[in-house]
Amino acid sequence: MVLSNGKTEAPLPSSNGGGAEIDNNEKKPFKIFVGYDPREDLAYEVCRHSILKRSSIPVEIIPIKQSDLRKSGLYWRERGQFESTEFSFSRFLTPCLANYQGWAMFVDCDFLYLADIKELKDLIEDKYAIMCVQHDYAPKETTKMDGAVQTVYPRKNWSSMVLYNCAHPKNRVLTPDTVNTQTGAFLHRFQWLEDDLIGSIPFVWNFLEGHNRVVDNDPTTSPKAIHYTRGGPWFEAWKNCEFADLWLNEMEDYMKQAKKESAN
Ligand SMILES: [Mn+2]
Repeated sequence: MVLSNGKTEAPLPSSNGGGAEIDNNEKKPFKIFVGYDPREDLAYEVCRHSILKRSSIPVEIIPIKQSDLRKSGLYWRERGQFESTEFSFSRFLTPCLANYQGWAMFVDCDFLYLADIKELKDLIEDKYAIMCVQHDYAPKETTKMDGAVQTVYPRKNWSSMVLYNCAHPKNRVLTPDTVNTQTGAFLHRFQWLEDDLIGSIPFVWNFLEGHNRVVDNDPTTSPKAIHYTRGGPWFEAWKNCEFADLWLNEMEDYMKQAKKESAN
């Protein structure tokens, strides 16, 4: 699907993409894989809208849908009791889905972007295998969203937004086989990587609603991407959460544009 601003949305690539294609990162759109869960369709649409609207570079938004991945044979693991979303594990297919080429991003669907994705892409350093916000965080809640179990573990929330250096040799470990068989600890704590291969991104790019705070007169604490990690206004229980107004405004903006597009 080609959008009016030249940005594209493509279906998931097939598993046999290979690495023969010539990589030209300057011209190719930046691939952003967004975790998709049927219970949070609207969150996905609003997240996508918030990225596209503010981006000054070409981006390609690709939903990670478990049902599609199962059909294409890339995902086969049984759903475990600690998986609060359908993309708990499938997110780690990001380098594979990008054919192990260039940099690509994974992000949960419960994010709202307030800044240009170019600013984030400009932070990329090729010496790292991945880059993410390195939260030091233990949530107080024991349940999240619609009652799914909240689990506590080291590096909690690090995997919710990750820039992957898909061409980095260490990330070759992330084959479909690894993603389908490895433990949650191995994957979510990035245990296939030494610590110095994990780059750090300012927390404002994964600003945890209900945890991180804006400090008056300190622009370095102003969120560039809000993460409604406890559940956002698309759930009845969280319709009055912090920054709910920003998400609801964005939803209205998305609805208006969707209506305009369907009228054309
Ligand atoms: Mn999340």
